Amino acid sequence: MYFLTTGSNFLKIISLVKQVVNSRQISLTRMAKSKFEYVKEFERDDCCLPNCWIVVRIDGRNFSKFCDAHQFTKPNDVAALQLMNRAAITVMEDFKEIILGFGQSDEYSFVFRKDTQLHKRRASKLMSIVNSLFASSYVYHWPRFFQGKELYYPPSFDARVVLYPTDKNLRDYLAWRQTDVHVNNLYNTCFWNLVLQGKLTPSQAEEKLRGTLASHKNELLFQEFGINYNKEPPLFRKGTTLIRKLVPDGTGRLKPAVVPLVDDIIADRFWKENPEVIGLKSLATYQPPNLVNNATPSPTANIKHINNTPPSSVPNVNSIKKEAHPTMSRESDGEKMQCESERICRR
Ligand SMILES: Nc1nc2c(ncn2[C@@H]2O[C@H](COP(=O)(O)OP(=O)(O)OP(=O)(O)O)[C@@H](O)[C@H]2O)c(=O)[nH]1
Ligand SMILES: [Mg+2]
Repeated sequence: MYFLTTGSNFLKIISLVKQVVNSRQISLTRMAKSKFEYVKEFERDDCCLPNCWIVVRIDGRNFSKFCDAHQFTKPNDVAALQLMNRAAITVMEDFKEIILGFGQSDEYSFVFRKDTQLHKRRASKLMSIVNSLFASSYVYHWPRFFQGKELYYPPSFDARVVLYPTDKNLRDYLAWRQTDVHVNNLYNTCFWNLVLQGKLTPSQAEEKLRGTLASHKNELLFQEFGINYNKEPPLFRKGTTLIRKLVPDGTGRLKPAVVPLVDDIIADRFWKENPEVIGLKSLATYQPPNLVNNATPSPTANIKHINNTPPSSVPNVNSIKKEAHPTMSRESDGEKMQCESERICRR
């Protein structure tokens, strides 16, 4: 009995000593850093769920005003779109874990590998580094795309992180963004033709287009302005998709590069042709389109390369991609969705 009591006292003493040591250690640590160190405890964990695609989307803040202030061509300013693409390529060249970028108007989506461990998948880290690099690149590259045009004030972008747990969710997300291009561009092409060529006031043009379907707008463009909407530059109708491919580096070797494509990413074809993107496989070699089969000149032939000063390894896919594949099925998907999600968006 005496031994047991002594034993339990002994254990108590041990645990007391442990507590003292622990508390002294804590206070010593605090002293070693600062008494303010505890405020770190207020920081919350914002790690993205494992095994989900991480999409960071940036969007120009109040770009209606920014575009007006810099007199961007309406509804599409080629230099402005190219500058967006250039900034996005800079982001992807830096962050190799981004497998795909998709851009249109004043927005860009970046898809990180679903297994990325970059910055421990912390949402705020990923979002802020992508956003700040995009914004600084936009300003950095401005002079090359707008030679002689002053940048009157610094642009800014909002950003968000969205997680997609399945490949289908990710593809649907990208299809949603590309449908947005179709819908907005058709509307904006009609609107600005009615205003600039048809001499309607903005509210008259808006009234004329209210509630109309895609087919009606196509007809309007053709009847009133002789415009075949499907012949409008694909860049305006489909946005830009950036993926990684192996391209010749000029010395007979292949090297990885971010390749800008103007293609339909709604239908299956794109994903069948580029299975390594979602499959997270080794990079595939870029396949130049068969130019021999080109029957018609590209509507984008007069548009300069997406990247004003491209590395020699990046092919000029912006103007040739349309002919690389049959276009019939590409239009139908976008058009179909366009009718379903008809909405009004005026530039
Ligand atoms: N003229 C012209 N305007 C463009 C072009 N690309 C984008 N824009 C403008 O950018 C706007 C983008 O739409 P939103 O992002 O919804 O509008 P926002 O003014 O940026 O507003 P917030 O994003 O909510 O801050 C369009 O409505 C156009 O006004 C372009 O090539 N030419
Ligand atoms: Mg915006």
